Amino acid sequence: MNAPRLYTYYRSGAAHRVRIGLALKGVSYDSVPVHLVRNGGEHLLPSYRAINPQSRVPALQLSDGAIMAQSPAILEYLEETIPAPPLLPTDPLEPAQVRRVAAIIGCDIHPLNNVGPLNELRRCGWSDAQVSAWISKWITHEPSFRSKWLKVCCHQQRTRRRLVHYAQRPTASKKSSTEAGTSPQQG
Ligand SMILES: N[C@@H](CCC(=O)N[C@@H](CS)C(=O)NCC(=O)O)C(=O)O
Repeated sequence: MNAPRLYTYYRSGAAHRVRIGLALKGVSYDSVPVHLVRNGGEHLLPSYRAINPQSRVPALQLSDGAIMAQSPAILEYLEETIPAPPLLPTDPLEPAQVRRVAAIIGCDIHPLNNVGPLNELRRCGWSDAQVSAWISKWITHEPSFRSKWLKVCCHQQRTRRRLVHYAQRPTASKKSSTEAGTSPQQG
């Protein structure tokens, strides 16, 4: 049986979440790199659109050929099909807190700093400095919240909250030194 295939990009936070999830669950897979900058963005090529019509990474192709996308959906699938070790805590309140932090990053922060929207700002005439300031603003705009959930994350073992937060960190640090148009900035 073929190993699952993960369509991924090394600087993609969303793909990073899935890479961590697969590693925690002990799933071996083949990586298929999809460069979000090279050639005008390989995710926009028809060959990749055939895999994920939304033109985003990650996408996971299972051994039977089924394709799934959206990192939360993929993580849910992994959790349901490979329950151990769990990504979510067992206490009844804690999973909601994990999903809360995951949603803040995945729904509120990441979309504002994604490749497509940032390129759109550039097309509208924004300078590199303006784009960098925009990126920093949304990643750092709630320092009190950040320090609080960082503390909580330190006490969690292998939860999705920790996983999503961890996946966002390289993006946050790299984005502040982004060079417009040439750098592979994405969430
Ligand atoms: N909500 C999606 C986000 C996927 C996503 O937007 N991935 C980024 C890379 S981190 C991407 O492919 N961006 C391409 C674009 O914005 O055109 C998920 O969690 O999988």
